[in-house]
Amino acid sequence: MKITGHCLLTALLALASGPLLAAQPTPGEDAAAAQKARVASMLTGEEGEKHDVSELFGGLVQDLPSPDPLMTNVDGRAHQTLNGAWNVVVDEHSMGAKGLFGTAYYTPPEPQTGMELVEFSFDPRRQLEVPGDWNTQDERLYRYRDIVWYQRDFDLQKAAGKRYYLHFDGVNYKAHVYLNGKPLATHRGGYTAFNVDVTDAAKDGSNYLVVRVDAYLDDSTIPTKRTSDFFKYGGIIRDVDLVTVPATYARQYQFYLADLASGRVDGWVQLDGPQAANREIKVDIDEAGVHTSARTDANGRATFSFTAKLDLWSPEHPRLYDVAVSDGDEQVVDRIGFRTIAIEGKQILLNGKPVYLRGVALHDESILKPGMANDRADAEASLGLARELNANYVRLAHYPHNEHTLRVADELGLMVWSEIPIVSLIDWANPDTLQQALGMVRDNIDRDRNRASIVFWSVSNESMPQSPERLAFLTQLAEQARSLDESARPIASALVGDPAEFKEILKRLVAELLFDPQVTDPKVKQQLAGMAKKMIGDDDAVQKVLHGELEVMLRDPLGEVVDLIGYNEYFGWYYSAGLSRVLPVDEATTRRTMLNIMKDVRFRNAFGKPIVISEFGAGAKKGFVSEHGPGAIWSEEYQAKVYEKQLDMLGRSDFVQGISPWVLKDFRSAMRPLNGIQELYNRKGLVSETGERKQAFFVLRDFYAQKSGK
Ligand code: GCB
Repeated sequence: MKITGHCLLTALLALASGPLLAAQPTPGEDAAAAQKARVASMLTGEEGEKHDVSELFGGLVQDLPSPDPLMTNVDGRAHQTLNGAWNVVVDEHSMGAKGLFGTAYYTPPEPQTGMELVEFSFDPRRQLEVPGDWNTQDERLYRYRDIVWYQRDFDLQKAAGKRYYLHFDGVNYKAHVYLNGKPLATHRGGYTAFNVDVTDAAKDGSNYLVVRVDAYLDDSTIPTKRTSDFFKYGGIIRDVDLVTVPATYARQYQFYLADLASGRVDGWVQLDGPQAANREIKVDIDEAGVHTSARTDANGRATFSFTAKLDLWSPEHPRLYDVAVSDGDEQVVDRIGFRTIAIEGKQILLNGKPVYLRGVALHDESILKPGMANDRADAEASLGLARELNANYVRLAHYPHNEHTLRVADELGLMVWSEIPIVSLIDWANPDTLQQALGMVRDNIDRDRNRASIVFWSVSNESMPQSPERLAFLTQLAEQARSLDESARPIASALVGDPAEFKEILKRLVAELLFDPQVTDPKVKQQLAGMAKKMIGDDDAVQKVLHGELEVMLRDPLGEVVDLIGYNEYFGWYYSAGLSRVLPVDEATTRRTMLNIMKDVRFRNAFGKPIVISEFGAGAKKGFVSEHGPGAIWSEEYQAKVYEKQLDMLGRSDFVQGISPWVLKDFRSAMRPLNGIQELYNRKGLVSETGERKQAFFVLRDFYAQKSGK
């Protein structure tokens, strides 16, 4: 074997750091140890000439085992926060899991003699706040989408009969967790909670906790790297806690109003631990006089069914009860609201009565500070604005939001559409991508199934193209959601316009322009006449199109799978831009015509299900005055006008049972580089990124006031 250059260094590392021919660790268990073993065998000739000098330069890191099944309601249990300043190392070469010379970044430091070559350190000179995205904390990391190692110590005195969990409410986008030098678990996917049982890995006294955070995305991840219009913040974006539970504890439970007429509440409790079988579980709802109990089966699951006289949860009266679940060793108290939600024909029924969803969509970004939202104050600020709009509903786009938001929504009485980050083009045929998505649906429901506010689980946003692979993929997600949520919340998806729908709109525009007295150029008229003939037919047919309804009929086969059809439409904004490209008139004329025809649009679907307009909107920069005068694109006036036309249009479709205009607040998006206006913000907010209300805010507020009978 020829040993040269870097390879020699690598071989020396092996000699210095452990037994030659050390047993190969299980793949993914400990990358640093694996590297040492490989180098050792390289040196002794086991691997012959196949050695790989790239070993020296970090490289890909294998995934560790999955986290442990998720517990719900961390706040209702004994816990200690691990929020605060964490030490960090930015690792764009992915060196840390193996480390130069085998000192992986997760290895606790050893006593120093002053003669060790170690080329990284964790110390207070470089720190990031947790929770928090790194992009807005350090301008050097604004557009960084790679690896950062986070480290902090925590103290613990372990007690007999207890288990300890590290609980993360969200790490974007992939987390490797290490404690006291031990690789423990990998969680894939941002925005969803996970926890790791560290009872064995933790010790009395100081513990050395390291999390490798990888924000890299590609075409097979969810979300993908490119096909969604929001900023891909990296970091430990949400709360971190050390949770203490008894050896056997109630990991998950669900209580929900199963029958409105009789007041029957159904539920179940799932214990986790060695004593899970045949245990008595007590459930108390003192304020409703409920004191009941059941025994767990061999799998540690107890089921409940009892009747109670409960004040129903609703937007007008968001009543929550303290529900206490006790298994003898622990009592977990949750604040739970009781209501029913159902789809019947074209209607949405809340507590058995039809309800119109006066909504708004929002991203999980803060109004109070730059970057992602992550605490109660953020939730109160955003949802407070929704209340100011007289909303009773919010669409939490495009991924599960932080838990504070759901808790505040429960308290404020805002119904919630909850979704996972399946946006546009996804690697539908990739089984690994499907596994990621199924995991997200599970994580999301495991955290939030007791939130009365959540009325729909959505499986996708503007997913495309309408292929069999996509349908099979999303059908599995819908089935997963149905099987994990016994309360049978409706499943939704936000669909998007397809060519057949746009063709109908184009026909109407052609007919309209053909008879438009402001379009005078004979050549243009001739072109329009030609288009009308080809697309519509004879004069009678053109007259029918001109004076009839403009039906937008949704036929996407995903409509069959879901219970509620969301639809994103951009009449007055994108549609005018897109369709003007195929019309012989300018964009201004197309926009004017489009705004005129909107009153005749009717949204329907082939499945007889209710439609919620999950998005509409227009961009406006707060205070912008165009050189072209008032009402130009990007002005508040134009945005407000689109809202007026939209609200009028949507009120004419009896299929439409609610709306969530896009979007509450201007949000960061790397897709929006227009200087002077966007500056990397999507400007469709009803308020600016700092909460300044735009004109459209008041249009919507007044509309909702009137809708709610205020
Ligand atoms: C959409 C997407 C949303 C975008 C929005 C827009 O249809 O669902 O993610 O941000 O349009 O502003 O273009």
